[in-house]
Amino acid sequence: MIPILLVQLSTPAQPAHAYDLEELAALALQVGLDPVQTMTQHLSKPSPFSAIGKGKLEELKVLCETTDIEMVVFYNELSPTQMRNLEEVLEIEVIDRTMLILELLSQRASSNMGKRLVSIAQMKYLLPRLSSINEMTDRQQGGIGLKGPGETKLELSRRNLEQSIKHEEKMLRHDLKVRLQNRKQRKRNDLKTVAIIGYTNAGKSTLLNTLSSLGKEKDKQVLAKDQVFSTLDTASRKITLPHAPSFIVTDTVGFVSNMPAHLKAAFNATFEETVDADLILLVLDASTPYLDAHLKATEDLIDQLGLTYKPKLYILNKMDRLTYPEHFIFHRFPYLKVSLTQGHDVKNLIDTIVTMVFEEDVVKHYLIPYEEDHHRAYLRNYSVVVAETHHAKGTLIQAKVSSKVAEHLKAFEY
Ligand SMILES: Nc1nc2c(ncn2[C@@H]2O[C@H](COP(=O)(O)OP(=O)(O)OP(=O)(O)O)[C@@H](O)[C@H]2O)c(=O)[nH]1
Ligand SMILES: [Mg+2]
Repeated sequence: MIPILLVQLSTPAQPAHAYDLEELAALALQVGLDPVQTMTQHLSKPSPFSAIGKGKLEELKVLCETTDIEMVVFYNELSPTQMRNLEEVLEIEVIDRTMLILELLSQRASSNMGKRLVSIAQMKYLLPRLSSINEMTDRQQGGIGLKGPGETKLELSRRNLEQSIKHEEKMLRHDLKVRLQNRKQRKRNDLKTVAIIGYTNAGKSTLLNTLSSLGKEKDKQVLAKDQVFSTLDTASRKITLPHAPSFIVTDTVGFVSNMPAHLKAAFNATFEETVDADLILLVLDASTPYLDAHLKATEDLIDQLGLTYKPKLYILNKMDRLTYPEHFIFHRFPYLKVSLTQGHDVKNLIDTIVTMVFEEDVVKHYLIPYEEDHHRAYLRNYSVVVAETHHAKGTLIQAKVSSKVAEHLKAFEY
């Protein structure tokens, strides 16, 4: 592990929170960096030369010279000039949180879409920094590696880079369009959809897996792991539970507070699938000391996506980690306390989800002629059939249906 120092600059425009550096430390550990020391400075605004002030820079230089620190990681995003100046003074590699997140994401991305998202964000980050990176690679060959394949990037001229960004964005739009078509297809099927949204590592994928394991697509599990950004792509599963119509559940990309701007745009594109969900499940890790910050980040995203007025269920997960779960107070409604991995209150959770998804459904009666029996199969698939009796003219069916199904079968209402 490479010993590093974390630095945060607190300004009135971007005030520091205690958890900022803790979260940065957790991110750093995941790419093999070992945060051994931290430093925070309060300033009215960042210095254009080196972000931190002159005195602090001197202090930092002494630290770098007298300890075995090999790299400095800034919480705040650095301009190309600041980064260059800092490296010149400190004579070691300096990176910022955005670079760290990009590095982590590029290690994690496995699906085509995930890779594309990360590569667009990386190229956009690189573009304004091309000239300084050229200079830096001239000065310090090699480095620790986070600056990546410097040589290959060097070969890319600004124009090439711009063209690649355009190309990748076009491909991304294409990917998203294909998804949109799939989504429309599902809508045409009149299946209800549920979207899972939440801070990274909250347990979103675990929830999708829990639901899938009860349905027919048992074996189609997604990756759920104790690390940030496990999921870099949305995944949808059709869930078929006993005594309820099937519905689609979509797992989404996790996010962190203060997402770097380039990443935010790319990530938000992946949430497009959630826009017409019938229900949003907000998963939160109830055991984190930073629950308030996670809740805020989650709700901010909900607002940005225009999902403020959608039906929502807050799922307070990881209750098993609390010493007194019964004392846990939460001020949003409706909510449920669960432990997905322990299976605590999962049955109740599933019942609540089903009730909420289908709550607006109404009971209707249909007379389906025998020669149009496929409508009977349709009803069985997309609604809850309460009763069925056979008559001379056809099957008389009583079913609890959604407004979409009701619209579809209007002609057969009895
Ligand atoms: N103790 C405990 N751990 C849980 C619980 N639910 C999930 N976890 C663990 O939390 C970790 C993260 O779970 P994921 O489902 O991958 O979280 P995610 O929200 O999909 O994370 P990203 O995809 O990275 O955004 C995994 O190691 C899970 O096993 C729970 O109820 N209790
Ligand atoms: Mg996940």
